[in-house]
Amino acid sequence: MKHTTVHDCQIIDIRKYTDSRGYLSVIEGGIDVPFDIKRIYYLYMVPEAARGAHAHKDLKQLLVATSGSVDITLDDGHEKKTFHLDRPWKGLLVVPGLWRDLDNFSGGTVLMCLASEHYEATDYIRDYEEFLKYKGL
Ligand code: T46
Repeated sequence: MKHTTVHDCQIIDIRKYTDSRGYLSVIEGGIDVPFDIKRIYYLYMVPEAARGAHAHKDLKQLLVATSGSVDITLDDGHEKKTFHLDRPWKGLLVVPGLWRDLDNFSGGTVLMCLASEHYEATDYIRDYEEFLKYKGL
């Protein structure tokens, strides 16, 4: 997954069902996202701080701000692209091999991640120089 770019990532509309009782959104692995979902984690009660600052070698993700808003900047070593998530029916599909920084969390944000793999510390690159080497740059 060394040759992925920020253009391989996109914001998708998550299925939603609406009636007089409100909204219900659904994400099914292999149907609404192009991978089986093996893990779900979420960030919340984030103070005024940035998170992220790493890349994944193999992990595919769908990031959803189920509440609040956040900016996610993806970087493929050549180009950076910032995505703003602020609706529970919008999800950012992130391919492996991209550096990411998360900031501008609004108060009360809950950022949920649907992930293609179980947790594996060796899947992370946490040093930017190492990331550039991984990308062959
Ligand atoms: C990502 C962004 C959006 C675990 O033990 N298991 C897990 O499944 C996860 C995700 C984390 N952890 C532990 C590892 C660290 O000791 O939780 C601690 C905080 O994780 P980290 O510093 O990686 O948190 P973020 O916010 O920088 O990144 C997380 C995810 O790790 C990452 O995959 O894309 O959220």
